[in-house]
Order: sequence, then C-alpha cells, then structure tokens
Amino acid sequence: MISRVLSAELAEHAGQRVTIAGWVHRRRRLKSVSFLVVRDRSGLAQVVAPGAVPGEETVVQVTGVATANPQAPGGVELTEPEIEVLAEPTEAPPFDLYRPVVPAALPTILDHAPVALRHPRLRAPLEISAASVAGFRRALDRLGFTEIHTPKIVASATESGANVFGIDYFGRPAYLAQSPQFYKQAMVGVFERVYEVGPVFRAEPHDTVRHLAQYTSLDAELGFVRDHRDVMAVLREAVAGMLEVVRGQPAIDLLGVALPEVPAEIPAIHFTQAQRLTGEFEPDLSPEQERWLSEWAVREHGSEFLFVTGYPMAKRPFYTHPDPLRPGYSNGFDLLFRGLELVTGGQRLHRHQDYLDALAARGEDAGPYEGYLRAFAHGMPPHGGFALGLERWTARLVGAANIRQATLFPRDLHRLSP
Ligand code: AMO
Repeated sequence: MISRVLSAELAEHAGQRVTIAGWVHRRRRLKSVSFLVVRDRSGLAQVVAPGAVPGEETVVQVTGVATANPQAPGGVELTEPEIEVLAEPTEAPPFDLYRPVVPAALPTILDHAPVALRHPRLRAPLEISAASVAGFRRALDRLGFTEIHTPKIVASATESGANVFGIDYFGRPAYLAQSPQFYKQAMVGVFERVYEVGPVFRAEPHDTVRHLAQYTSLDAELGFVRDHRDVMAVLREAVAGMLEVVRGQPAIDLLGVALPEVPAEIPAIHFTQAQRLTGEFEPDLSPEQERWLSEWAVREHGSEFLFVTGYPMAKRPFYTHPDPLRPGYSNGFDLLFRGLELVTGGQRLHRHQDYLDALAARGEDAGPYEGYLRAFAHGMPPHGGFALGLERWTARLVGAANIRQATLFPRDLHRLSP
C-alpha cells in the first residue's frame, strides 16, 4: 500500500511531513500560488503549491508539511508539497464535482454514475446505505441470527407469477429470485433464526419513483414465534440497530438529514382500521392511503413508523398464516415509514398439510413447490419473517424523491447500463 494519512486525520499530524493521496477535487490558481483540494475516502484536504498544479480528477499523491490554517477544511493544509501524478484523466467529468449543489439532473447523474458518484453529496446516500446494512447485521447477530446466502436462480416464482424474470437455464425454464422467501423459511428448520442481505429481482412494468427491477432485500426469518407480533418486535430492533450505526456517519451531517426516532413500541393499527380512517375500502392500501396513514401516525403517535397488521388473506401470498380470530384476514403486516411501504412481513403457515390446502384453495398445483414444501414435511416450528427494501429505506432517510438517488446503478424499465 502507498503509505499515507487520510485527509480526515491530517490535523493529528500538524507540524509533520506526511503523504496524502486521492483525486484533485478542485484546483484554483491565483497569481503566485495554487490551491489544490484533494479528495479521498474520508473527506477533503487542501494543498498550497507555489506553481502550476494538475487539473480536476487527476489521481495524485502529495507529500508536504501539515500546517495549521483555520480557513482550510479541517483546519490544516499541506504546504511545501511534492506532487506526484498517479493517473491523468482522459475525459472531463460531466459536471463540476466540487460545486456543493449538484449541477445536473438525475438522468445525467445515472448515465455517468462511475464519476458522478464521486461527488460527496451523491456518494453520501450510498454510505448511509452501507452503514444501514452494517447496523442490520449487528442487530440480528446480537439476537442470535445466522446470515445465509440463498440462490438467485430458482425454479419457481414466490411472490406471484406476474413480475418474475424468466431465464433459460441450460435449456430449462428458470427465474431470477423475487425473494429468498422459500429458502429463508426452510433454513428456520436448520438455524431457527436467519437473515440475508442480497439482490432480488422484480420485472416491474411500472416506471415509478419507488420501484426497481433489482433491489437489495434485507430479509429475516425466525422460528418459535407465538404470532406475527414477535416478528414485529424483532423488526423494531433491526431498524433501531440500523439507525444506531447510521447516526455516527459524516454523510448524515453532510446531507443535513433529520433521523427518525424508533418508539420503544412502534404504533400498529389493523387493516380494517386503516380503511376506516382513510375512508377507502379497497382490498389493498393505495400509495395515497399509505401517505395519509404515515402523517396520521406522526400526528397521533409522534412516530414516523407505523405498522399496519391483518391484511386480507386474498392479498397475501399463499404461505401467509391466517388470523385465527378473524376469518379472511391474515397475520401479515406492512411497516410504513415516511409515507411509504418499507417492509412486508408476517407469520407463515408451518404445517405441511396447511400448505397443500392453501395451494389447493387457490387453485394452484403443488408440483412446482415440491422442493420448498419438503421442509415442512420434516417438521417446522411456527415462524415468521420480513423483508425490508434497502433502497426505499435509504431514499426515505435522506429525503430523496426518487429511489434511484439511493441506488447504485439502478435497473428499471429503461436502464440496463452503466
Ligand atoms: P414484498 O414483495 O412486499 O415482500 O417486498 C418487501 C419489500 O421490498 C421492497 N420492494 C421494492 N423495492 C424496490 N423496488 C421494487 N420493485 C420493490 N418491491 C418491493 C419494499 C417492500 O416492502 N417475501 C416477502 C417478504 C416477507 O414476507 O418476508 C416480500 O418479498 O420495501
């Protein structure tokens, strides 16, 4: 490795001759002196040089004396520099990366993602996303969960046939996994408590600000639950754990983001109550209803999170456990956050015969699910789980209007590259 200090550590080395390395973020030439701002993974450092200096996005290594200057970023700058060019760009960036406000529209940013994401404000949501995943893992590790990695090439659809990508698998039909649903359930039979952070695929025919064709699903599944409320309690811990790690991130300050509080118990309302409150009685909640309910939860409970429980069985997948006390309704829930469905989860069926009956009642052939159902033939405890959409979470957290602002190389109806 090139032996260097990070720009964020420069103040600790005041008075010493040190080496930094990174990209020329900004170059300013005055009459007798040039200012060079070098960007590395930790932030920005200023270099004062007597003569000409390399242009923006040149990769440099600079050795100089760390000298106190209250006007420099971090209060320290490098003087008496020796500048070595490690790589020279052959193309100019699509816009100035040093302007604090991004001077480009989303399609330009996405078309030029490899360089555009170098802008500190555009990189920040992805840093928050990484911190969220670290917090998710830490929270579930503490609760005795095992991380698993399930196949993404699968033999059957899980969440309904409509939005699944079909592929040719050595001459046989196969699909890109819409969810690790079946595998995470089966692994409850092995580990009791599992989670997965991985890509899932949805052939979404809609061009919306909240749907992607590939997104990152934070999944969990646990056994020996009494009902869906035990799953909701674990989800609460997972979300609180994500925020714990996010809270310390410089990206939060950079974006000026207000983080939500997670109430000790997140408020929950039944689906029928949600219908009554909004005065709409469709079998599923519309995006407008979700927005209204979120505002209601802030007004009534001071919470930016709201559980809606007891969705109608007809609107949930066949693996959903019915509410034993309310025919037609399920032990399935959604978690709304800042006006949007962030999580879907619930208690599942766990007896083999219940699965056969549920498929028959829906007029579905059990054949394609044989591999999945085998786990239940060997004894499965009452269990449940959830899946949280990472990009939706990050977008809501940073106040991005479009999910693509919180997605690395988004895939959608129109976008397959970069
Ligand atoms: P569901 O299909 O509701 O549930 O997905 C779970 C969560 O994933 C996110 N999400 C999406 N994010 C971006 N683009 C999309 N096209 C998209 N579709 C869904 C949402 C959503 O709440 N197997 C169940 C989960 C479970 O019960 O464990 C499932 O996948 O944030």
